[in-house]
Amino acid sequence: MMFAQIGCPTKAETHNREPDVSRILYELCGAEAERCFSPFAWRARMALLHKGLEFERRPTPFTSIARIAPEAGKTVPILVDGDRTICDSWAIACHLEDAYPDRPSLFGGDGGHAAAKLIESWANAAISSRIVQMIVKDIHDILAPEDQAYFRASREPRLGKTLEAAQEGREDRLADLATALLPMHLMLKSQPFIGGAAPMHTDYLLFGTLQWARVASPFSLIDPESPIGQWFERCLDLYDGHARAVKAA
Ligand SMILES: N[C@@H](CCC(=O)N[C@@H](CS)C(=O)NCC(=O)O)C(=O)O
Repeated sequence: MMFAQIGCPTKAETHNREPDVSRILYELCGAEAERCFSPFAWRARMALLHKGLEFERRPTPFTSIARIAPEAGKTVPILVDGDRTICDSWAIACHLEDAYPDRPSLFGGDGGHAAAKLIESWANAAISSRIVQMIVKDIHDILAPEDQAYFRASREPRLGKTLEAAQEGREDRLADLATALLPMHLMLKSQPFIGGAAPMHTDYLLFGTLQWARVASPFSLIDPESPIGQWFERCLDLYDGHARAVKAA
């Protein structure tokens, strides 16, 4: 089995439990442990699958993240790989590439690594920033009550408005999202993946962002018949349909 998944850690568990496998990926979950939706955790999970590495998943609610490994960081994903604890999805991908050079490459060399940084910046600054305003109340609604209170209190000041107000009128913003995705749409005329004939970490960067929306929100952002919709379906099929197996909202 490629990965194992167990329930959200309690305080005692995060401190005392011995790992069952040498790699543990801490992810963000909603009220249901299966509903792991963090775009960054999806990037890390796809990178582990790409490398063909076994790992155990630990779905973690927002209000338990600080207990995972406070010395490493306060966000998920966090990967524990043997004696290394790595916080940050980009750092995790870089670690996997360096630590497992004989496994399929995530970046395809220095040039690919450098270009992937552009894709990460684009996915975060141009795509995630738009999508969050379209799904933020839906994210709130899939969280457990304690997390809901934390999420509202931390996100509304950042947004400068209520979660409800942020999401209002989202249908009118779909054309703007499509414009931001245009570089991807044009690229797909000549190749099936950002990585070329096969996916690479560049694909997982945008995939994580769109999988975040798929798992957290019933609002349809992309036409499944469009070139980007078809690419997304191809990504859902990877690794025996691993990402597709996670329930859509
Ligand atoms: N740059 C980080 C960002 C990670 C991040 O922001 N994760 C969010 C979940 S999507 C988080 O853990 N937030 C904790 C919080 O808001 O308290 C990465 O790429 O891993």
